[in-house]
Amino acid sequence: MEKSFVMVKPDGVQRELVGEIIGRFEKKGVKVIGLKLMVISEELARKHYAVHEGKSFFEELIKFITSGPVVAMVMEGEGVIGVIRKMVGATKPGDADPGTIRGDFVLDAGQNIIHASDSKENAEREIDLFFAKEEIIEYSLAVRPWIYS
Ligand code: DGI
Repeated sequence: MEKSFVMVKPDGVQRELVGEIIGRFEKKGVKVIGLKLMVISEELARKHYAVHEGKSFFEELIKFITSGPVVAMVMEGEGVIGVIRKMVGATKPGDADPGTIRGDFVLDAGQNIIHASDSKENAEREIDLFFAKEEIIEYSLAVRPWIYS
């Protein structure tokens, strides 16, 4: 089963959207197999967003993502990386469709309440960065036969 790293950013926590966001994924049938409230260190933030180093918004992004607690999660399911990215919506506020998380709750390019891995390679890298092996729980859900044929 595919795994993705998903994070409710500091603005999502402050706006009390954690339940709303997790609820959407639960209703879809995506399984949460890792979850913690944490404050990201500057070192971890720089590693996580290393691909953006040198860009005009990089320092602002590091300051923002370390500014308060986030909810870091590992989610599992069939094709979840692509499915979750679709549910999250586009980065540019004007491009995020209604019905997506960003389309419904975000008006800003930087404060966009949620992060989700965009590829298998990044999902593995991000899960390793944020979670120790023992923090990821493999378990089965009773509803599984009603989600997958
Ligand atoms: O995967 P995404 O979060 O949709 O987007 P990304 O990986 O291209 O960028 C990571 C984060 O960096 C994004 O969620 C918000 C921030 N960012 C990206 N482009 C811009 C930006 N922030 C500002 N202020 N302006 C940008 O153009």
